[in-house]
Amino acid sequence: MSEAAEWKRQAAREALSQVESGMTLGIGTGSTAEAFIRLLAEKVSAGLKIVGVPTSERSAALCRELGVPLTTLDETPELDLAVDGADEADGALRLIKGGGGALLREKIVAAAAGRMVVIADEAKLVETLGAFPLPVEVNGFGVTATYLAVEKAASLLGLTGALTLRQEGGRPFITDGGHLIIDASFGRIPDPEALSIALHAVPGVVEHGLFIGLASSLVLAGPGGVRRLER
Ligand code: ABF
Repeated sequence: MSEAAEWKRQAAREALSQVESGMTLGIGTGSTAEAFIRLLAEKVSAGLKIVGVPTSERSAALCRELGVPLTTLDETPELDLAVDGADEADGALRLIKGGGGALLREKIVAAAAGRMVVIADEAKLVETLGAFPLPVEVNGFGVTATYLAVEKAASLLGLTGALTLRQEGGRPFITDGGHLIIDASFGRIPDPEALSIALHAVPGVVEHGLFIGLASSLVLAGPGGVRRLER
């Protein structure tokens, strides 16, 4: 196992220590969340009783394969704990998510959970969010108009940079919800709250990858071991 994979596993193990029998869980997406799913599956086969709501079809498939019991958010609209990865996090536990394309379900699940634990390797912790391109999920109708409106909303906040429509296999990437993703390379986002409000005001924007006020705990693993930041 590579060092990075081992750190993801360590962060996942720390999050798993917060899971108790009887809990309802939001189950994240991405390679760190997958490390969590694998460890969770071992506990489930050893008798841990939980039920999970997956944040993507990909995570749902892995849970099914490994025997992790699943439910839907409609059946279980209030969750005890969500465990998910991130693309970037700052010291105030504000996040950029959505590099894996699952940001909409991830945000709905995080908001439905009493607590959200974010698991990541140390390299994801940054001073200022924005080196990772911000994913903005948009409706396919009028995507060019939405693109221009996003560009304008950002520029009013002094944010410029390339906006690109995410592609996969030579075609636009389609999310689990049937939408498109614009990746916005702003470089630095000094005021994530203001950008969040501005993006939500653009018709056609379904959701964006800034997660503010959602993470209660950030578990970071790296060469120096595992540490937790709390909000
Ligand atoms: C999900 O997966 C995301 O929101 C984020 O885009 C990505 C992180 O992936 P990884 O854990 O593979 O770095 O959590």
